[in-house]
Amino acid sequence: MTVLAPIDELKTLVEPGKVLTDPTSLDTYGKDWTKHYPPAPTAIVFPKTIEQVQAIVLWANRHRIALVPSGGRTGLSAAAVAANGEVVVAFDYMNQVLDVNTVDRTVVCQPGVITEQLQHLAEEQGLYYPVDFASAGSSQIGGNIGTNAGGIKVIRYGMTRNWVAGLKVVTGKGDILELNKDLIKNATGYDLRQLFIGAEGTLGFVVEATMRLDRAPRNLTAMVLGTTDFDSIMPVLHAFQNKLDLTAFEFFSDKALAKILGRGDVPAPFETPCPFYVLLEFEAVTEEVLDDALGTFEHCIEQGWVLDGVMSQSEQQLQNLWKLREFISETIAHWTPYKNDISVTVSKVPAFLKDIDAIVGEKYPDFEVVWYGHIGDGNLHLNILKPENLSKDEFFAQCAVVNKWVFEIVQKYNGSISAEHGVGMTKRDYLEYSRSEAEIAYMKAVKAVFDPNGIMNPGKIFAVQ
Ligand code: S2G
Ligand code: ZN
Repeated sequence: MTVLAPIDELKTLVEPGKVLTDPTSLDTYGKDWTKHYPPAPTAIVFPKTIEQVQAIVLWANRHRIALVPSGGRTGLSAAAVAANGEVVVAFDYMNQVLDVNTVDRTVVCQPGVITEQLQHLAEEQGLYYPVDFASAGSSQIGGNIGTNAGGIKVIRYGMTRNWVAGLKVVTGKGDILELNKDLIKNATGYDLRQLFIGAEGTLGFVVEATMRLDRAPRNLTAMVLGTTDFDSIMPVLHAFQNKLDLTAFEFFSDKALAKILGRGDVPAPFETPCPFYVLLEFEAVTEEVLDDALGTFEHCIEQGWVLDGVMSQSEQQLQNLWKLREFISETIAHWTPYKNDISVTVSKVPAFLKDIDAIVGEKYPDFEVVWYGHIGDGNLHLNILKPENLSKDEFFAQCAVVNKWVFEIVQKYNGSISAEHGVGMTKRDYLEYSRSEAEIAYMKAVKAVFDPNGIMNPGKIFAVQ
């Protein structure tokens, strides 16, 4: 009997033409949106069924070949980067919506369904998939689950974790598990579904997900307010939260706004130059809610927290205000930013911001720092832009030096070194700033149960398994 070379054996497990090894495919599918690690996979394989995924995992265990899951490749922590000869398992051909149940308000998705596709499907049903972020047009549901994606509506709707009713997974051992069976109530032991949400593909593959939907929001209305300084941002949040049920509360700095206006395709919110801006959103369901919003705006002006502001009067104006916030990430990508995605509890944000801003100003005196993020849920995106005169490696090396100080402050405030982008490879060396030694040992023990041969996305989350 001829023994096939592993890659030739792999080709027998999927349909013809679904194993690629050409340089362009290896480069395209071997990376995500991070630019820290050059992609170097051995091959890209495209399964079409759960059984094919299971066969690939069993094959990988037999040959001790590492597998890296690949969805929309919009990740920001290199969790989907294959930098060491792994085989990338891409879900582009498992991209179908399998069922819509308007009674249960659920949609059964294959992992390759694009996030925006699910959002639009929900809208067609008069419902709403409430997890939204800048990359929703290309990210995939499987990857959103792997990272427990957050985004701009977390203050009201929570993270992806809150919207997963059930999962089918193929574990790193090759077992197919059906987790939670889409039940709202199910008190029958450990909820293994939760382990796979945020596991970054280190325990197995998500091969089917039942996503929950919410009622559609009514008459969403946004305000962009210019604040006098950092310290005014949280009092503005609390003033509005006392009066309104916010669906979003974002912030960005004047530097972020300058980059957006530099594009030339987004109008300024108003003329008054301000150091910081908040974008808040709510459902203007009654005149009373609108009056409360305007009254609170006046109150914030009187308190000296706000210098100017604007409220959307139409869907187009709502979209234009959101562009000011949602376009930041793609716009500053031009400057190869070094990204930190950090969070603390909301009550600690003012003191935390002050400490971080002091250290950043001291350590990065000549770097251009862009602040933005989901400050309403305590999540800040600190992006340092690469100066023209520094190479990427030199720049990242200098920024990594300061990470120690930034993460010591995160640790001091009991915060997270990665609020929503995951650990992947970019943050794995800093895990202990947010997780105890005991926790890390337990996580590794869980990994060993689901992936005893360590073939699932090795080197992600943990530097050493
Ligand atoms: C955001 C998108 C990724 C980034 O805009 O909220 O999570 O940090 C980010 O650029
Ligand atoms: Zn974000």
